[in-house]
Amino acid sequence: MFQRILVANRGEIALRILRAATELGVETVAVYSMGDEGAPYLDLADETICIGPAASGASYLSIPSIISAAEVADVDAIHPGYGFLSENAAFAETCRESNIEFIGPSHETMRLLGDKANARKLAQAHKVPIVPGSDGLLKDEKEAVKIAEEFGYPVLIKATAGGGGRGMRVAHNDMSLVNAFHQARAEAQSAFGDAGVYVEKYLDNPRHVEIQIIGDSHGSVIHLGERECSVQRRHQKLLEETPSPALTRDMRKKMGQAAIRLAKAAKYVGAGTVEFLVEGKHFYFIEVNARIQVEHPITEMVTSIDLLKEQIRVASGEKLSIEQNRVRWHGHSIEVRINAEDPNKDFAPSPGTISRYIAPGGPGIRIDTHIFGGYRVPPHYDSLIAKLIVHGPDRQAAIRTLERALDEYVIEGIKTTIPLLREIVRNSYFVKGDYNTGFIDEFFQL
Ligand code: MV4
Repeated sequence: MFQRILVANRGEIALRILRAATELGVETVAVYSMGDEGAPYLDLADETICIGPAASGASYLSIPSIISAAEVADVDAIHPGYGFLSENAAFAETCRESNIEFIGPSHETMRLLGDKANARKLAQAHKVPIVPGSDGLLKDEKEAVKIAEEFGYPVLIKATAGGGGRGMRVAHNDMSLVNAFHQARAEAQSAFGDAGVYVEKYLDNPRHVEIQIIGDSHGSVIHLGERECSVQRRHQKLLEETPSPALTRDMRKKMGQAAIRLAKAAKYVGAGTVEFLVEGKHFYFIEVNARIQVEHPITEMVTSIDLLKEQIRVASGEKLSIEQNRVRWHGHSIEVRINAEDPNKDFAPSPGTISRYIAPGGPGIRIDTHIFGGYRVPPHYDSLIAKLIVHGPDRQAAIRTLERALDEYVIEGIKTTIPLLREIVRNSYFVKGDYNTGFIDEFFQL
């Protein structure tokens, strides 16, 4: 096991990593920007180091600043959390060159899977179902048109370096496809420095279901079931739950096995998520997220496996602490994301001082947050300020606990997404489990 690790992140996930490391008996170094100076979660670290100004480009995203801090603090490993440098293969490679373990997959695995057209090819080669589309990158618009005519319109052009909904364009006919192809290439070039694009048949309002996997350096990979992530607005997830109301036992088993095949083919070490689109009884691989995700707690709640501890263990070379055939799932868990945003102002960030804070409690409730009454939400970062996670014996019980917890939650001084979340959990289609990625657009005038 490592003696000392550096947490290259901020906010609730930095706190989550500090707690896991401390329970493992690992010393911790927290880095912070000037925007987070004095934040109380930093007191939980054994050492803290300022890595630069509030703007993330010069602090949490600065490879030289973080590597310097890691060298000064003499750590064995760096945990990148999510966002920031967590999926940056160049950062993982720099860690290796500096003799610091990166807590995540190898830079080679990150590059292989980070290229989406490549990940599709790998999936296909290992009998993981993919959305009908091109074999790898498109050479020109003629190839796009030829493929689109094979399986019919509408189609979606995607940037191979994109993901999470960035760099996509729908086309309904040959003419719009030629435009979409050129626009997508130009956009991808300027956004990602990589003009590569591929094409898929466009699925109309699929469900978004992902499988949690974790692999060790001894060749074992297990899956920990799915998370249903279809409740989202403009690619920002608002609520996640497990199990998914949409999966049968047969689909769950097949998706889990498919995710493991893909992870093994990529020599995956660490925690990761294999994303699928689901339509009826069909599922299609879309991409891999090579990091711990915001919504990991719901998987922890139903499996009783601490994903952060497991991540640190496998990065240090230890074996996974559990085998696939011993994984059990209990009850139902739901997470809602509480953002410092104003739903009445198109979800504009709402930073400022929290004047009053009363958190819900009681059976079945977990809150992952770094905030409290008197905390000032800085304007420089993502607006996620807390995750409310509930667990119950079944879906209906979990929903009741979530309603109750959201009603108890008081956060004053800033605007939050709590009022919207209260409406979502009472929506009759949500309560029935009858929803897909079109749910928010259909029922909420946002
Ligand atoms: C799609 C799709 C429909 N058809 N691919 C958006 C995020 C990125 N990870 C993939 N995305 C989609 N890919 C095909 N072939 C619809 C989406 C999509 C979506 C996916 C997951 C969660 C929310 C979404 C919202 C809109 C569109």
